[in-house]
Amino acid sequence: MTTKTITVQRDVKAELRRQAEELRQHLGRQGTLVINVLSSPGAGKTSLLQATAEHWAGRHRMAVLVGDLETDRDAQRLAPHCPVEQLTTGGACHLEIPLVKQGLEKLSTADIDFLFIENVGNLVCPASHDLAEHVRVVLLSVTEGDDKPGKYPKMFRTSQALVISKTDLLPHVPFSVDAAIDDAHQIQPDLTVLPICSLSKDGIAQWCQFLEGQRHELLARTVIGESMVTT
Ligand SMILES: Nc1nc2c(ncn2[C@@H]2O[C@H](COP(=O)(O)OP(=O)(O)OP(=O)(O)O)[C@@H](O)[C@H]2O)c(=O)[nH]1
Ligand SMILES: [Mg+2]
Repeated sequence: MTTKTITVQRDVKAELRRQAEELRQHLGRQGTLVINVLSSPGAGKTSLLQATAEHWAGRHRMAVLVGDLETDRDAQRLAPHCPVEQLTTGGACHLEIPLVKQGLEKLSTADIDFLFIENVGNLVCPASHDLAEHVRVVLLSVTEGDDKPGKYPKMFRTSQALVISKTDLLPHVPFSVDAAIDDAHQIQPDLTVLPICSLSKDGIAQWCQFLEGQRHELLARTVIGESMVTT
């Protein structure tokens, strides 16, 4: 067997982290709060963003970068509500900062208060990639089981908020909200928990209030763009 030694001249991951930090500071300075929305496939990310846009209509300006392996179906759903750009990964299971930057070249954010990045549905890989967000949010739908935080700890450890989605289905599934919250808090005691139902709009006002508070803090911070993400 022959061996080949490759000398790595650049730390690629460090360069991506630098780019993310630079973009976070830039968007923070212009007053745009960036929210990275993560979950397993189908937990309700796009539905939550549709409900959020409806709740804020005429009050706050939001835009969405939406990631998927293929198709622009989510972008089509969001387009009637707000500016949106689909990021198609062509098979990759998560978004990375270069694709986010490409999307931002097509999406003007100068007057945007809230920029959401809907990540590819996946409870593992997206946790390791900083997308310049100020706030990271993980959704857990009640049909997935209340044991998931402990099984996928990095996603919950690196998030600031846990959205428990599809609460209208609670009477039909063996999901304990208290058990899920306890499990998540074992991993990340500071997680803010927000139960929601995008269909009935239950909890949407509280979710929007949480984000408004986060943006208020961003605007008030003296060192704007300070990283809140620990990947
Ligand atoms: N019962 C119920 N169904 C919901 C709720 N929110 C979303 N759904 C349904 O769940 C399915 C998936 O919702 P999406 O919003 O597409 O989920 P997603 O996380 O964006 O999915 P991907 O982008 O494919 O990962 C759809 O059929 C929605 O109608 C809810 O609050 N209650
Ligand atoms: Mg979606």
